[in-house]
Amino acid sequence: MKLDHRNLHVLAAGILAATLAGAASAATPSHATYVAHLQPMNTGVTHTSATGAARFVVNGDKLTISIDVHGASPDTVHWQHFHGFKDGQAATCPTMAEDANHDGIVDLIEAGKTSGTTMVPFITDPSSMDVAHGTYPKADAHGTYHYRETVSLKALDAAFAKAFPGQKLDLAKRVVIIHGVPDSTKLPSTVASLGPIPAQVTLPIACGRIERASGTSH
Ligand SMILES: [Cu+2]
Repeated sequence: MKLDHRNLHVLAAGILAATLAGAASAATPSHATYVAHLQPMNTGVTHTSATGAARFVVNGDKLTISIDVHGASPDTVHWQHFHGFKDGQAATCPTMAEDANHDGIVDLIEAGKTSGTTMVPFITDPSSMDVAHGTYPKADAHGTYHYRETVSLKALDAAFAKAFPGQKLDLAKRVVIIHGVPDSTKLPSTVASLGPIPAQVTLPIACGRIERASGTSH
């Protein structure tokens, strides 16, 4: 191909578009499934192993979020969110390496180093983005709960963009964290929390990185 003036312009525009697409956060596809496999955290405190899965199914404007957890502290309300970075960096689940003060516990603040900040709460109405006052699920006497809500993607996108300007949901760059041990759980004073919220409420008990389920488009 002879690279005349016209071709060069097309080529340059193509490279620019590709570069921008790589840097910007992507809009959620209209049909996609994402899964986070939840692995237990802080089992030395919980004396249980919280496991399970979080699923995100996008169907047009509908996003159905299902979170199924077993082995969580029984009869306890469990805060749950996706966490991530405001600058588009991909979040990962914390390990014991994040226990900066060596108290044997990875608290919410320490977890933030790899998982970022609290973003979308999985409450009755996620689009309210009301992390502190939303209604979270409560585990039964066996430590099991099932959460399922369907939201308008448009509404959630708008609420998210308001809370985190310039960022999109970017599910594949987020982690799901399940929190919470009973109020009566004794924690060392070194365990940090968010503002006035008791550390028992925010203590991470499970985490999973959200991944796009391969090859599925339903
Ligand atoms: Cu959280």
